[in-house]
Amino acid sequence: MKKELYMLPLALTSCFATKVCAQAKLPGTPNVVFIYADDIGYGDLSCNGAKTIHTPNVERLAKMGVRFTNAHSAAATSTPARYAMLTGEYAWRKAGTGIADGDAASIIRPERYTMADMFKEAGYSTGVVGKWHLGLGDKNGQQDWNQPLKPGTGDIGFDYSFIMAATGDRVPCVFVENDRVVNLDPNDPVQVSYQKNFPGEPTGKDNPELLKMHPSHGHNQSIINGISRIGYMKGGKSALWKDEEIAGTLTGKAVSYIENHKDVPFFLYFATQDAHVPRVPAPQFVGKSGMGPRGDCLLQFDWSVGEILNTLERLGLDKNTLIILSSDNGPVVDDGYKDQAVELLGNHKPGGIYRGGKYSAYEAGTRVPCIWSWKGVIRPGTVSDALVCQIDWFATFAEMMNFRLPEGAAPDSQPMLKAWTGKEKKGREWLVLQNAHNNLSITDGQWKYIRPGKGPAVNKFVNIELGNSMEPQLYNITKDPSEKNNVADKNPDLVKKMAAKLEYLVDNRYGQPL
Ligand code: NG6
Ligand code: CA
Repeated sequence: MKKELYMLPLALTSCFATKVCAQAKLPGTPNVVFIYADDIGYGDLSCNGAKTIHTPNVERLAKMGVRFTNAHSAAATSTPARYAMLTGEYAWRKAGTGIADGDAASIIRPERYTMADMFKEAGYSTGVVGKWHLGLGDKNGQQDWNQPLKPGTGDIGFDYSFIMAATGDRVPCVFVENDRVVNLDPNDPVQVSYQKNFPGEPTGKDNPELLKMHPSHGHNQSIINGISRIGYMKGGKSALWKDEEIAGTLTGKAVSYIENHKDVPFFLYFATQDAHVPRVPAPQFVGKSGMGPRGDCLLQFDWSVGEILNTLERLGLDKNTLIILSSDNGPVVDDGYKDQAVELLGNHKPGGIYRGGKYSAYEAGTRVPCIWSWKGVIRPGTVSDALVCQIDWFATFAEMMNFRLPEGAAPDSQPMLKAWTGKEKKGREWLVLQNAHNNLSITDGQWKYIRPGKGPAVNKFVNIELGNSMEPQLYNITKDPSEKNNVADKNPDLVKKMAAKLEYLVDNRYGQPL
Protein backbone atom coordinates (compact mmCIF):
# COMPACT_ATOMS: atom_id res chain seq x y z
CA MET A 1 0.00 0.00 0.00
CA LYS A 2 1.35 3.39 -0.88
CA LYS A 3 1.40 6.04 1.71
CA GLU A 4 -0.36 9.15 0.56
CA LEU A 5 -1.86 12.17 2.14
CA TYR A 6 -5.50 11.51 2.79
CA MET A 7 -8.35 13.74 3.76
CA LEU A 8 -7.46 15.64 6.89
CA PRO A 9 -9.59 17.47 9.36
CA LEU A 10 -9.86 21.09 8.31
CA ALA A 11 -7.96 22.58 11.22
CA LEU A 12 -5.00 20.31 10.63
CA THR A 13 -4.91 20.96 6.90
CA SER A 14 -4.48 24.63 7.60
CA CYS A 15 -1.80 23.73 10.10
CA PHE A 16 0.12 22.13 7.22
CA ALA A 17 -0.44 25.16 5.06
CA THR A 18 0.97 27.63 7.56
CA LYS A 19 3.68 25.24 8.72
CA VAL A 20 3.02 26.42 12.25
CA CYS A 21 1.48 23.47 13.98
CA ALA A 22 0.18 25.10 17.12
CA GLN A 23 -1.54 22.90 19.66
CA ALA A 24 -4.63 21.61 17.89
CA LYS A 25 -7.72 23.06 19.43
CA LEU A 26 -10.30 20.70 17.98
CA PRO A 27 -11.78 18.37 20.57
CA GLY A 28 -11.13 15.57 18.06
CA THR A 29 -7.40 16.10 18.01
CA PRO A 30 -6.05 15.78 21.52
CA ASN A 31 -2.50 14.75 22.21
CA VAL A 32 -2.44 11.01 22.69
CA VAL A 33 -0.22 9.29 25.26
CA PHE A 34 -0.14 5.52 25.70
CA ILE A 35 1.32 4.11 28.87
CA TYR A 36 1.73 0.51 27.84
CA ALA A 37 2.83 -1.89 30.56
CA ASP A 38 4.52 -5.23 30.08
CA ASP A 39 3.04 -8.35 31.70
CA ILE A 40 0.97 -6.40 34.23
CA GLY A 41 -2.21 -8.32 34.93
CA TYR A 42 -5.76 -7.21 35.50
CA GLY A 43 -5.48 -7.94 39.22
CA ASP A 44 -2.08 -6.28 39.71
CA LEU A 45 -3.50 -2.78 40.19
CA SER A 46 -5.43 -1.45 43.13
CA CYS A 47 -7.99 0.26 40.88
CA ASN A 48 -8.97 -3.24 39.77
CA GLY A 49 -9.29 -4.54 43.29
CA ALA A 50 -5.74 -5.52 44.29
CA LYS A 51 -5.47 -5.31 48.07
CA THR A 52 -1.88 -6.28 48.68
CA ILE A 53 -0.44 -3.71 46.33
CA HIS A 54 -1.31 -0.03 46.17
CA THR A 55 -0.93 1.80 42.88
CA PRO A 56 -2.21 5.32 43.65
CA ASN A 57 -1.19 6.99 40.41
CA VAL A 58 -3.04 4.46 38.31
CA GLU A 59 -6.00 4.98 40.63
CA ARG A 60 -5.72 8.71 40.06
CA LEU A 61 -5.86 8.13 36.31
CA ALA A 62 -8.84 5.78 36.68
CA LYS A 63 -10.68 8.46 38.65
CA MET A 64 -10.02 10.93 35.84
CA GLY A 65 -11.53 8.76 33.12
CA VAL A 66 -13.05 5.42 32.25
CA ARG A 67 -11.77 2.13 33.61
CA PHE A 68 -12.55 -0.94 31.53
CA THR A 69 -13.28 -4.30 33.10
CA ASN A 70 -13.40 -6.29 29.87
CA ALA A 71 -10.60 -4.83 27.76
CA HIS A 72 -8.23 -7.13 25.90
CA SER A 73 -4.91 -7.06 24.22
CA ALA A 74 -5.18 -8.88 20.91
CA ALA A 75 -2.78 -11.64 21.98
CA ALA A 76 -1.38 -13.19 25.14
CA THR A 77 2.24 -12.27 24.37
CA SER A 78 4.04 -9.08 23.52
CA THR A 79 5.02 -9.12 19.85
CA PRO A 80 1.63 -10.11 18.42
CA ALA A 81 -0.22 -7.83 20.85
CA ARG A 82 1.91 -4.85 19.82
CA TYR A 83 1.76 -5.77 16.15
CA ALA A 84 -2.04 -5.86 16.25
CA MET A 85 -2.24 -2.61 18.18
CA LEU A 86 0.03 -0.65 15.84
CA THR A 87 -1.23 -2.10 12.54
CA GLY A 88 -4.87 -2.83 13.31
CA GLU A 89 -4.41 -6.31 11.86
CA TYR A 90 -4.73 -9.50 13.89
CA ALA A 91 -1.23 -10.90 14.25
CA TRP A 92 -2.38 -14.45 13.49
CA ARG A 93 -3.04 -13.30 9.93
CA LYS A 94 0.67 -12.68 9.47
CA ALA A 95 3.51 -15.16 9.75
CA GLY A 96 6.53 -14.17 11.82
CA THR A 97 4.66 -12.23 14.47
CA GLY A 98 5.36 -14.57 17.39
CA ILE A 99 7.61 -13.57 20.32
CA ALA A 100 10.53 -11.92 18.52
CA ASP A 101 14.18 -12.64 19.17
CA GLY A 102 16.42 -9.68 19.93
CA ASP A 103 17.93 -9.93 16.46
CA ALA A 104 14.62 -10.14 14.59
CA ALA A 105 14.30 -7.94 11.53
CA SER A 106 11.58 -5.28 11.40
CA ILE A 107 8.31 -7.15 11.59
CA ILE A 108 6.24 -4.16 10.53
CA ARG A 109 7.71 -3.25 7.16
CA PRO A 110 7.78 0.31 5.79
CA GLU A 111 5.01 -0.33 3.27
CA ARG A 112 2.62 -1.21 6.09
CA TYR A 113 0.37 1.68 7.14
CA THR A 114 0.62 2.06 10.91
CA MET A 115 -1.10 4.01 13.61
CA ALA A 116 1.98 6.23 13.79
CA ASP A 117 1.73 6.91 10.04
CA MET A 118 -1.84 8.02 10.56
CA PHE A 119 -1.00 10.39 13.41
CA LYS A 120 1.88 11.79 11.41
CA GLU A 121 -0.31 12.47 8.40
CA ALA A 122 -2.86 14.06 10.68
CA GLY A 123 -0.21 16.59 11.71
CA TYR A 124 1.02 15.04 14.93
CA SER A 125 4.58 14.57 16.09
CA THR A 126 4.99 10.88 16.82
CA GLY A 127 7.29 9.26 19.35
CA VAL A 128 7.94 5.85 20.83
CA VAL A 129 9.83 5.33 24.08
CA GLY A 130 10.45 1.98 25.75
CA LYS A 131 10.13 -1.66 24.94
CA TRP A 132 9.87 -2.23 21.20
CA HIS A 133 9.93 -5.99 20.52
CA LEU A 134 8.87 -5.68 16.90
CA GLY A 135 12.25 -6.20 15.28
CA LEU A 136 14.74 -3.80 13.73
CA GLY A 137 16.73 -3.84 10.51
CA ASP A 138 16.26 -5.68 7.28
CA LYS A 139 17.11 -9.33 7.87
CA ASN A 140 16.89 -11.61 10.88
CA GLY A 141 20.26 -11.91 12.57
CA GLN A 142 22.00 -9.80 9.90
CA GLN A 143 21.90 -6.41 11.59
CA ASP A 144 25.06 -4.41 12.06
CA TRP A 145 24.31 -2.92 15.46
CA ASN A 146 27.05 -0.35 14.93
CA GLN A 147 25.25 1.29 12.02
CA PRO A 148 21.79 2.82 11.74
CA LEU A 149 19.24 0.01 12.01
CA LYS A 150 17.15 0.26 8.88
CA PRO A 151 14.30 -0.16 8.43
CA GLY A 152 13.51 1.10 11.87
CA THR A 153 10.85 2.94 13.78
CA GLY A 154 11.31 6.04 11.59
CA ASP A 155 10.20 4.04 8.56
CA ILE A 156 6.85 3.13 10.07
CA GLY A 157 5.73 6.54 11.20
CA PHE A 158 7.66 7.46 14.35
CA ASP A 159 9.51 10.80 14.20
CA TYR A 160 11.37 9.98 17.38
CA SER A 161 12.30 6.78 19.13
CA PHE A 162 14.20 5.75 22.23
CA ILE A 163 13.74 2.03 22.61
CA MET A 164 14.94 -1.26 23.95
CA ALA A 165 15.38 -3.40 20.84
CA ALA A 166 13.44 -6.36 22.18
CA THR A 167 12.90 -7.20 25.85
CA GLY A 168 14.88 -6.79 29.05
CA ASP A 169 15.80 -10.47 29.03
CA ARG A 170 17.02 -10.53 25.43
CA VAL A 171 20.29 -9.23 24.04
CA PRO A 172 21.36 -6.71 22.89
CA CYS A 173 20.99 -4.94 26.24
CA VAL A 174 21.28 -1.48 24.76
CA PHE A 175 19.01 1.44 24.05
CA VAL A 176 18.46 2.50 20.46
CA GLU A 177 17.68 6.15 19.76
CA ASN A 178 16.46 7.05 16.30
CA ASP A 179 17.81 3.79 14.88
CA ARG A 180 21.27 4.07 16.48
CA VAL A 181 22.63 2.31 19.55
CA VAL A 182 23.07 4.92 22.30
CA ASN A 183 26.54 5.60 23.82
CA LEU A 184 28.30 3.22 21.52
CA ASP A 185 32.09 3.29 21.43
CA PRO A 186 33.17 2.57 17.84
CA ASN A 187 36.25 0.81 19.22
CA ASP A 188 34.08 -1.69 21.06
CA PRO A 189 31.43 -2.73 18.56
CA VAL A 190 28.29 -4.64 19.56
CA GLN A 191 27.96 -8.15 18.21
CA VAL A 192 24.84 -10.24 18.60
CA SER A 193 24.01 -13.85 17.84
CA TYR A 194 21.07 -16.06 18.61
CA GLN A 195 22.93 -19.07 17.16
CA LYS A 196 26.16 -19.40 19.08
CA ASN A 197 28.26 -17.80 21.75
CA PHE A 198 31.28 -15.63 21.04
CA PRO A 199 34.45 -17.49 22.01
CA GLY A 200 35.57 -16.77 25.56
CA GLU A 201 32.42 -14.93 26.63
CA PRO A 202 30.84 -16.22 29.86
CA THR A 203 27.31 -17.58 29.92
CA GLY A 204 24.80 -18.23 32.67
CA LYS A 205 24.97 -21.90 31.83
CA ASP A 206 28.72 -22.28 32.21
CA ASN A 207 29.49 -19.51 34.69
CA PRO A 208 26.69 -19.40 37.27
CA GLU A 209 29.22 -18.08 39.80
CA LEU A 210 29.11 -14.74 37.96
CA LEU A 211 25.37 -14.29 38.39
CA LYS A 212 23.59 -11.98 40.80
CA MET A 213 20.19 -13.22 39.60
CA HIS A 214 19.84 -16.83 38.53
CA PRO A 215 17.53 -18.16 35.87
CA SER A 216 14.77 -20.58 36.84
CA HIS A 217 14.34 -21.71 33.25
CA GLY A 218 15.96 -20.60 29.99
CA HIS A 219 17.81 -17.27 30.25
CA ASN A 220 21.21 -18.93 30.59
CA GLN A 221 23.16 -17.35 27.75
CA SER A 222 25.18 -14.09 27.76
CA ILE A 223 25.68 -12.42 31.12
CA ILE A 224 25.00 -8.69 31.26
CA ASN A 225 25.15 -6.88 34.64
CA GLY A 226 25.30 -10.22 36.44
CA ILE A 227 22.08 -11.43 34.79
CA SER A 228 22.11 -14.07 32.10
CA ARG A 229 19.84 -13.44 29.13
CA ILE A 230 18.39 -14.99 26.02
CA GLY A 231 20.89 -14.73 23.16
CA TYR A 232 24.58 -13.96 22.94
CA MET A 233 26.26 -10.61 22.72
CA LYS A 234 29.73 -9.23 22.86
CA GLY A 235 31.16 -5.73 23.16
CA GLY A 236 29.32 -2.44 23.39
CA LYS A 237 30.30 -2.08 27.07
CA SER A 238 29.71 1.67 27.16
CA ALA A 239 26.25 1.20 25.64
CA LEU A 240 24.92 -1.44 28.02
CA TRP A 241 21.93 -0.40 30.05
CA LYS A 242 21.91 -0.78 33.82
CA ASP A 243 18.79 -2.72 34.71
CA GLU A 244 17.98 -0.72 37.83
CA GLU A 245 18.05 2.47 35.75
CA ILE A 246 15.77 1.37 32.92
CA ALA A 247 12.52 2.70 34.40
CA GLY A 248 14.12 6.03 35.28
CA THR A 249 15.73 6.41 31.88
CA LEU A 250 12.62 5.53 29.90
CA THR A 251 10.31 7.63 32.05
CA GLY A 252 12.75 10.53 31.76
CA LYS A 253 12.75 10.21 27.97
CA ALA A 254 8.96 10.09 27.89
CA VAL A 255 8.79 13.19 30.08
CA SER A 256 11.25 15.11 27.90
CA TYR A 257 9.37 14.04 24.80
CA ILE A 258 6.23 15.60 26.24
CA GLU A 259 8.12 18.74 27.30
CA ASN A 260 9.71 19.11 23.88
CA HIS A 261 6.37 18.76 22.10
CA LYS A 262 4.15 20.76 24.38
CA ASP A 263 3.34 23.28 21.66
CA VAL A 264 2.40 20.83 18.91
CA PRO A 265 -0.03 17.94 18.75
CA PHE A 266 1.80 14.76 19.65
CA PHE A 267 1.33 11.02 19.91
CA LEU A 268 3.58 9.26 22.40
CA TYR A 269 3.72 5.50 22.74
CA PHE A 270 5.46 4.94 26.08
CA ALA A 271 6.03 1.23 26.64
CA THR A 272 7.47 0.38 30.03
CA GLN A 273 9.73 -2.56 30.80
CA ASP A 274 7.87 -3.09 34.07
CA ALA A 275 6.96 -5.69 35.15
CA HIS A 276 8.71 -7.95 32.62
CA VAL A 277 11.69 -10.05 33.65
CA PRO A 278 14.38 -9.50 34.70
CA ARG A 279 12.79 -7.48 37.47
CA VAL A 280 15.40 -5.12 38.81
CA PRO A 281 13.72 -2.10 40.37
CA ALA A 282 15.53 1.16 41.17
CA PRO A 283 16.86 1.35 44.76
CA GLN A 284 13.96 3.58 45.87
CA PHE A 285 11.48 0.74 45.20
CA VAL A 286 13.51 -2.18 46.51
CA GLY A 287 11.66 -3.95 49.30
CA LYS A 288 8.77 -1.48 49.22
CA SER A 289 6.02 -3.88 48.16
CA GLY A 290 6.86 -6.75 50.47
CA MET A 291 6.38 -8.99 47.44
CA GLY A 292 9.92 -8.95 46.12
CA PRO A 293 11.08 -7.49 42.82
CA ARG A 294 7.85 -8.20 40.93
CA GLY A 295 5.75 -6.20 43.41
CA ASP A 296 8.45 -3.52 43.59
CA CYS A 297 8.32 -3.19 39.81
CA LEU A 298 4.56 -2.70 40.00
CA LEU A 299 5.22 0.23 42.35
CA GLN A 300 7.85 1.48 39.94
CA PHE A 301 5.33 1.30 37.10
CA ASP A 302 2.92 3.31 39.21
CA TRP A 303 5.65 5.89 39.77
CA SER A 304 6.19 6.16 35.99
CA VAL A 305 2.47 6.76 35.55
CA GLY A 306 2.63 9.52 38.17
CA GLU A 307 5.56 11.18 36.39
CA ILE A 308 3.62 11.29 33.13
CA LEU A 309 0.47 12.65 34.77
CA ASN A 310 2.45 15.27 36.71
CA THR A 311 4.25 16.38 33.56
CA LEU A 312 1.03 16.78 31.60
CA GLU A 313 -0.51 18.76 34.46
CA ARG A 314 2.56 20.91 34.98
CA LEU A 315 2.57 21.87 31.32
CA GLY A 316 -1.17 22.46 31.23
CA LEU A 317 -1.55 19.66 28.70
CA ASP A 318 -3.92 17.60 30.78
CA LYS A 319 -6.86 19.52 29.29
CA ASN A 320 -6.18 18.34 25.79
CA THR A 321 -4.52 14.97 26.15
CA LEU A 322 -6.05 11.55 25.82
CA ILE A 323 -4.16 9.30 28.22
CA ILE A 324 -4.43 5.57 27.75
CA LEU A 325 -3.06 2.96 30.12
CA SER A 326 -2.98 -0.74 29.38
CA SER A 327 -0.74 -3.82 29.24
CA ASP A 328 0.47 -6.02 26.39
CA ASN A 329 -0.66 -9.30 27.92
CA GLY A 330 -1.61 -10.91 31.19
CA PRO A 331 0.60 -11.60 34.18
CA VAL A 332 3.21 -14.24 34.90
CA VAL A 333 4.86 -14.84 38.23
CA ASP A 334 7.92 -16.97 37.47
CA ASP A 335 8.92 -16.02 33.93
CA GLY A 336 12.40 -17.46 34.04
CA TYR A 337 14.35 -15.95 36.95
CA LYS A 338 14.59 -16.87 40.61
CA ASP A 339 13.38 -13.50 41.83
CA GLN A 340 11.15 -14.69 44.70
CA ALA A 341 8.00 -13.71 42.85
CA VAL A 342 6.42 -17.08 43.65
CA GLU A 343 7.59 -17.26 47.24
CA LEU A 344 6.45 -13.74 48.14
CA LEU A 345 3.20 -13.65 46.21
CA GLY A 346 1.04 -14.27 49.28
CA ASN A 347 -2.65 -13.74 48.55
CA HIS A 348 -2.01 -11.47 45.61
CA LYS A 349 -3.80 -12.56 42.42
CA PRO A 350 -2.07 -10.94 39.43
CA GLY A 351 -4.85 -12.05 37.09
CA GLY A 352 -7.65 -11.18 39.49
CA ILE A 353 -10.46 -13.73 39.33
CA TYR A 354 -9.46 -14.76 35.82
CA ARG A 355 -8.01 -18.11 34.81
CA GLY A 356 -4.64 -18.58 33.15
CA GLY A 357 -2.16 -15.76 32.66
CA LYS A 358 0.36 -14.59 30.10
CA TYR A 359 0.56 -17.05 27.16
CA SER A 360 -2.95 -18.37 27.85
CA ALA A 361 -6.19 -18.62 25.90
CA TYR A 362 -8.03 -18.23 29.19
CA GLU A 363 -9.19 -14.80 30.24
CA ALA A 364 -6.12 -13.70 32.20
CA GLY A 365 -4.05 -14.07 29.01
CA THR A 366 -5.52 -11.01 27.36
CA ARG A 367 -7.96 -9.37 29.77
CA VAL A 368 -5.72 -6.53 30.83
CA PRO A 369 -5.94 -3.33 32.83
CA CYS A 370 -7.20 -0.50 30.67
CA ILE A 371 -8.02 3.13 31.33
CA TRP A 372 -8.87 6.00 29.00
CA SER A 373 -8.78 9.51 30.38
CA TRP A 374 -9.67 12.64 28.42
CA LYS A 375 -10.69 15.74 30.30
CA GLY A 376 -13.95 17.28 29.21
CA VAL A 377 -14.85 14.33 27.01
CA ILE A 378 -14.79 11.28 29.28
CA ARG A 379 -16.79 11.49 32.48
CA PRO A 380 -14.45 11.05 35.47
CA GLY A 381 -14.80 7.85 37.44
CA THR A 382 -16.66 5.90 34.74
CA VAL A 383 -16.46 2.11 34.76
CA SER A 384 -17.26 0.26 31.55
CA ASP A 385 -17.92 -3.45 31.09
CA ALA A 386 -17.95 -3.15 27.31
CA LEU A 387 -16.01 -5.78 25.40
CA VAL A 388 -13.14 -3.79 23.90
CA CYS A 389 -9.75 -4.58 22.36
CA GLN A 390 -6.56 -2.62 21.78
CA ILE A 391 -6.73 -3.56 18.09
CA ASP A 392 -9.53 -1.00 17.77
CA TRP A 393 -7.55 1.97 18.99
CA PHE A 394 -6.27 2.61 15.46
CA ALA A 395 -9.68 2.94 13.78
CA THR A 396 -11.05 4.69 16.85
CA PHE A 397 -8.41 7.41 16.59
CA ALA A 398 -9.25 7.77 12.91
CA GLU A 399 -12.89 8.19 13.92
CA MET A 400 -11.89 10.69 16.60
CA MET A 401 -9.89 12.82 14.17
CA ASN A 402 -12.32 12.37 11.32
CA PHE A 403 -9.39 10.96 9.39
CA ARG A 404 -10.07 8.79 6.38
CA LEU A 405 -7.83 5.76 6.45
CA PRO A 406 -6.32 4.52 3.21
CA GLU A 407 -8.05 1.50 1.78
CA GLY A 408 -6.83 -1.71 3.38
CA ALA A 409 -5.31 0.01 6.41
CA ALA A 410 -6.06 -1.37 9.86
CA PRO A 411 -8.26 -4.13 8.43
CA ASP A 412 -9.35 -5.67 11.72
CA SER A 413 -9.66 -2.43 13.65
CA GLN A 414 -13.16 -1.16 14.39
CA PRO A 415 -14.03 2.47 15.14
CA MET A 416 -15.59 2.43 18.60
CA LEU A 417 -15.18 5.94 19.95
CA LYS A 418 -18.41 5.82 21.92
CA ALA A 419 -17.40 2.65 23.73
CA TRP A 420 -13.87 3.89 24.39
CA THR A 421 -15.08 7.19 25.78
CA GLY A 422 -17.46 5.36 28.09
CA LYS A 423 -20.54 6.79 26.37
CA GLU A 424 -21.85 3.47 25.13
CA LYS A 425 -22.10 0.31 27.19
CA LYS A 426 -21.78 -2.01 24.28
CA GLY A 427 -18.43 -2.77 22.73
CA ARG A 428 -17.56 -5.30 20.09
CA GLU A 429 -20.02 -7.82 18.69
CA TRP A 430 -17.22 -10.35 18.71
CA LEU A 431 -13.50 -10.47 19.22
CA VAL A 432 -10.84 -12.99 18.24
CA LEU A 433 -8.02 -13.62 20.70
CA GLN A 434 -4.75 -15.50 20.35
CA ASN A 435 -2.65 -17.43 22.82
CA ALA A 436 1.06 -18.23 22.74
CA HIS A 437 0.45 -21.37 20.68
CA ASN A 438 -1.60 -19.46 18.13
CA ASN A 439 -4.76 -21.14 19.29
CA LEU A 440 -7.66 -18.80 18.72
CA SER A 441 -10.76 -18.05 20.70
CA ILE A 442 -13.77 -15.98 19.86
CA THR A 443 -15.94 -14.12 22.30
CA ASP A 444 -19.02 -11.95 22.18
CA GLY A 445 -18.48 -10.80 25.74
CA GLN A 446 -20.86 -13.36 27.18
CA TRP A 447 -19.70 -16.59 25.55
CA LYS A 448 -16.20 -17.63 24.71
CA TYR A 449 -15.27 -20.47 22.43
CA ILE A 450 -11.70 -21.76 22.33
CA ARG A 451 -10.91 -23.55 19.12
CA PRO A 452 -9.33 -26.99 19.53
CA GLY A 453 -5.61 -26.88 18.86
CA LYS A 454 -2.25 -28.36 19.69
CA GLY A 455 -0.07 -27.39 22.59
CA PRO A 456 0.45 -28.33 26.21
CA ALA A 457 -2.43 -27.78 28.62
CA VAL A 458 -0.06 -26.20 31.13
CA ASN A 459 3.28 -24.45 30.82
CA LYS A 460 4.91 -26.12 33.80
CA PHE A 461 7.81 -23.69 33.93
CA VAL A 462 5.62 -20.67 34.46
CA ASN A 463 2.79 -22.69 36.06
CA ILE A 464 0.09 -21.29 33.80
CA GLU A 465 -2.84 -23.11 32.21
CA LEU A 466 -2.64 -22.29 28.52
CA GLY A 467 -6.12 -23.24 27.37
CA ASN A 468 -4.76 -25.56 24.68
CA SER A 469 -6.95 -28.60 24.15
CA MET A 470 -7.96 -30.83 21.26
CA GLU A 471 -11.52 -30.63 22.59
CA PRO A 472 -13.69 -27.60 21.89
CA GLN A 473 -14.17 -25.36 24.92
CA LEU A 474 -17.07 -23.07 25.60
CA TYR A 475 -17.39 -20.84 28.64
CA ASN A 476 -20.18 -18.59 29.78
CA ILE A 477 -17.95 -15.68 30.76
CA THR A 478 -20.82 -13.66 32.22
CA LYS A 479 -21.90 -16.39 34.63
CA ASP A 480 -18.58 -18.15 34.97
CA PRO A 481 -15.88 -15.50 34.57
CA SER A 482 -13.22 -17.80 36.00
CA GLU A 483 -13.91 -20.34 33.23
CA LYS A 484 -14.42 -23.23 35.60
CA ASN A 485 -16.98 -25.13 33.53
CA ASN A 486 -16.49 -26.08 29.94
CA VAL A 487 -20.08 -26.24 28.68
CA ALA A 488 -19.27 -27.13 25.06
CA ASP A 489 -20.93 -30.55 25.33
CA LYS A 490 -24.15 -29.04 26.61
CA ASN A 491 -24.36 -26.40 23.89
CA PRO A 492 -23.48 -28.06 20.58
CA ASP A 493 -25.42 -25.54 18.50
CA LEU A 494 -23.70 -22.57 20.05
CA VAL A 495 -20.31 -24.26 19.63
CA LYS A 496 -21.10 -24.80 15.98
CA LYS A 497 -22.21 -21.23 15.52
CA MET A 498 -19.19 -19.70 17.22
CA ALA A 499 -16.80 -22.08 15.46
CA ALA A 500 -18.33 -21.07 12.14
CA LYS A 501 -18.05 -17.39 12.99
CA LEU A 502 -14.40 -17.84 13.87
CA GLU A 503 -13.65 -19.77 10.68
CA TYR A 504 -15.37 -17.06 8.68
CA LEU A 505 -13.14 -14.39 10.19
CA VAL A 506 -10.00 -16.45 9.92
CA ASP A 507 -10.74 -16.94 6.27
CA ASN A 508 -9.46 -13.42 5.63
CA ARG A 509 -12.87 -11.84 5.60
CA TYR A 510 -11.95 -8.86 7.66
CA GLY A 511 -14.41 -7.12 9.82
CA GLN A 512 -17.74 -8.12 8.35
CA PRO A 513 -20.05 -9.93 10.70
CA LEU A 514 -21.35 -13.31 9.61
C1 NG6 B 1 9.65 -16.40 26.62
C2 NG6 B 1 10.65 -16.22 27.76
C3 NG6 B 1 10.03 -15.26 28.76
C4 NG6 B 1 9.64 -13.97 28.08
C5 NG6 B 1 8.73 -14.27 26.90
C6 NG6 B 1 8.38 -13.05 26.12
C7 NG6 B 1 12.04 -18.20 28.16
C8 NG6 B 1 12.17 -19.51 28.86
N1 NG6 B 1 10.93 -17.50 28.39
O1 NG6 B 1 10.19 -17.24 25.64
O2 NG6 B 1 10.91 -15.03 29.80
O3 NG6 B 1 10.76 -13.28 27.64
O4 NG6 B 1 9.35 -15.16 26.01
O5 NG6 B 1 7.61 -12.21 26.88
O6 NG6 B 1 12.91 -17.83 27.40
S1 NG6 B 1 6.84 -11.05 26.18
O7 NG6 B 1 6.04 -10.43 27.23
O8 NG6 B 1 7.81 -10.14 25.67
O9 NG6 B 1 6.00 -11.66 25.16
CA1 CA C 1 4.55 -8.83 27.68
